Amino acid sequence: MPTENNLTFFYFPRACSLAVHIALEELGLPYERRIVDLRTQENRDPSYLATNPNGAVPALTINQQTLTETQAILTYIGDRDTTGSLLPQPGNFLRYRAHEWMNFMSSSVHTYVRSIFRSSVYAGKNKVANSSVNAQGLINLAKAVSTVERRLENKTWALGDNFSVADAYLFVMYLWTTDERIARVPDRPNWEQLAKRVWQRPAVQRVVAIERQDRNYEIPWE
Ligand SMILES: N[C@@H](CCC(=O)N[C@@H](CS)C(=O)NCC(=O)O)C(=O)O
Repeated sequence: MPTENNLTFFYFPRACSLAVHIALEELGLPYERRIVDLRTQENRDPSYLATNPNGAVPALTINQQTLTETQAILTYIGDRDTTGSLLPQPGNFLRYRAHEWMNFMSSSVHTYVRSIFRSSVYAGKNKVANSSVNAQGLINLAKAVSTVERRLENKTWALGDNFSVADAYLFVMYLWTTDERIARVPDRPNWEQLAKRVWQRPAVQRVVAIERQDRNYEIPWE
């Protein structure tokens, strides 16, 4: 198997790609960053579509192959960490817990927030349908918050005692929940504490500083 050392990361600041950005920085292997500007729809540019036909970030090119989907990329990065610290190794039950978290972020929390930020993705151009999708998004997000709060009860990190790629994902989704476009969201003290712990990590502060050079965004407690 060739050594997979040639990593190119495609991202946009504070998009879901931030979870991957954090994981890459935590991993500590060299990688090249390429910003894909979602504001100018660079993600629809033929040159980017040739890399990722889905036209979304994140994407990670590993030598000649491109991997998409946050959960898959986080799994890949976690497995490159041979100490098993970023993602528990096969056979360790915590690995499945990590997937439980990551899939919940991707298939539930992300989609609920999307239905609030960009209801037209689901409702098309119809105004009434858009406001209905938005309202349902708030209800769904509130339900997801209670799931996250319950699962984080008495935990330092998502998997218990150690930071993992699941925490990077929870951090980004927490930031999204603080966005002013979300009219109402229940208090979420466990999630907030976890996000604050993630923020304390030097790799996270490095990544956010880099991303903010292209698009400034708030860290709510800063
Ligand atoms: N299921 C994908 C979703 C990726 C996604 O929706 N990325 C957003 C940024 S958070 C994006 O690139 N949106 C651009 C678009 O869809 O036009 C994942 O989890 O990676």
